Amino acid sequence: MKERERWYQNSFAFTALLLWIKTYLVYKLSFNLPTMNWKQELILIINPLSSVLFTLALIYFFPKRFHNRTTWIIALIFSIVLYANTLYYRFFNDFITVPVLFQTNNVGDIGNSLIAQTYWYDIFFFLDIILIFYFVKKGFLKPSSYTKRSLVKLLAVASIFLTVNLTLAESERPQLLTRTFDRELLVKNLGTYNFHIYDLLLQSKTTAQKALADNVDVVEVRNYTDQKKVPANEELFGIAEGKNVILISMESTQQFVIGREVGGKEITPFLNDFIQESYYFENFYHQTGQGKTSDSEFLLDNSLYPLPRGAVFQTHPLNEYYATPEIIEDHDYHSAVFHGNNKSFWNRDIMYNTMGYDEFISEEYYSINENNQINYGLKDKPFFEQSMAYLKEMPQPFYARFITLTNHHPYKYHDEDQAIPTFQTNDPIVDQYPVTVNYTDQAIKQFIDQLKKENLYEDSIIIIYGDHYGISERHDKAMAQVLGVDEISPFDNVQLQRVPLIIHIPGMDGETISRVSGQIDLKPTILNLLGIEDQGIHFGTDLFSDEHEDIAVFRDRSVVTDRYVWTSDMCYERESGKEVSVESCQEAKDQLKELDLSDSLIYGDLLRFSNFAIE
Ligand code: GP9
Ligand code: MN
Repeated sequence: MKERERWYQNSFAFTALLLWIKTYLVYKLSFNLPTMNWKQELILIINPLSSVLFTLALIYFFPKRFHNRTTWIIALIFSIVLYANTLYYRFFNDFITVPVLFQTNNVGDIGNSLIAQTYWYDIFFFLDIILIFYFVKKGFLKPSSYTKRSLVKLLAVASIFLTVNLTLAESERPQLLTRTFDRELLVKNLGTYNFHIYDLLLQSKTTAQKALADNVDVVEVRNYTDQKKVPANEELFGIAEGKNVILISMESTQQFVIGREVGGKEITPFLNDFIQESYYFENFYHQTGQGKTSDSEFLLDNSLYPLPRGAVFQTHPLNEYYATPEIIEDHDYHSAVFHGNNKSFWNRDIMYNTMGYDEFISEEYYSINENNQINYGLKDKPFFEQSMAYLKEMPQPFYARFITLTNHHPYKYHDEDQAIPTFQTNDPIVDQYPVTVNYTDQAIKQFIDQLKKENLYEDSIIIIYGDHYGISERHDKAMAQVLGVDEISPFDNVQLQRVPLIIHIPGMDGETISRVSGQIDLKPTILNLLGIEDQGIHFGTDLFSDEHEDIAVFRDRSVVTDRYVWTSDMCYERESGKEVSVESCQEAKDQLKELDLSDSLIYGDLLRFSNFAIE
């Protein structure tokens, strides 16, 4: 009589189970993927299953006599992927992506470092492979006897697991796939295997768009940006030549907090004073999309628009650019970014390399503990304090960019850091916001004092700006209360996209400038202050030029000009906020062409055809 087959004797089921357990163990033991609640833990537990089942199902494309062998080979491939990631993670604290595999210039170094990360006990990574091989040989494991029907059922189960996984992930991390912010988050939510598939898809799309582009395409963009070029301000051109440039990106800081009080206390007392001795731009708009902070960084250093979907830092990190750090390197500048968060967040480590930064002082350079971190990482005060040690030692002149972090959604703070009252709207996000903005204001004050002490202040131009909005439209009701209006109209929403911009130039009194401008204008402005003419293709115009174009084009396709605001298919007069006929906004709408030109430049990687490109 035929012996009844037990499920664990089926090589398909046995392998799937072992791979599932192993992947979860590797998550726990090899990677640092902390979970905050049961939902996140559940996502971690179930996420390997769907990819394991779908991949193993491939064996049914082979004749039955090959089933055991293909099962084993698939298990081996999974194990190699896991192990390769473990090795890479041990060294880089990050996961492998396709661009990483093609970074040929430092492959030798990486190879050696990876070999140094191997241990004898790594053999356990392949224990299941050995077991499966042995059990098959001994006849204990049999090729699975699944019929087409049972296979369909199995795939249905795998699909259910995938759907549950994605739904849970979406509720934990809205827009996970479109924003693609952090690899750690992607792996946590999708699992290593799905993450690699996702990464591959992203890569093939990018490669296809690039392959179709040719050098004629760049001419159109160049003609456009050439005719936009404006002469620099004669008095200010080269005024900061050879001086240090210190940039401070204020996390989620909107312009409406400037000069505003809560409970009789200024929200930004330091900035309010600093503005008096600086150039202050009160109609300066952020132009970021889904890439948030990273988009603002992209705008700043390239004067190109970020992309309509995803973060350009993640999707096009290996393009040819002509970023400020690359340009000023020829003028003996040393460039660095300081940020108290994980270096792979927003793919910064890779992108900074592409843009030519000499140094990235990230999380691992700082001492971070339970007490000095909140929200996304190190608190701003210890961040600036600890940064000073590195800044002091940096070769001068430097181009040093600081990215603050404490004023990040959900605006949590430690009690001892609260110096001003909250707003009183009963919307906790809005209510807490001024307190964390105020904390950053204090941190910047301390930093500026420190710069003076270290004799760096007089030799530096200091540029402080907000990276993007902090309070989203979801909080319009509470915001209406804060601003003392009945409701927030689409026009108000556009105006809320203003972020502060302060440029301090030693020896200059400064003034408040009301012209319309955006983050895209920063690069030509900075390069003109440094007296550098070779600026490559850029969409912005110098903020100090008499012919500066009063335009801000948003990624959501709203446009602000000196006279009008175009948003949500409506046209408003900018000064009065009154709605006017749609025709009035024709000129504003024409500016949208810029977005498409800039996008084509990035999708086609067109700067590789331009003679600006640096090898
Ligand atoms: C993360 C920080 C915040 O490192 O820059 O990113 P955000 O969510 O604002 O884009
Ligand atoms: Mn940000």
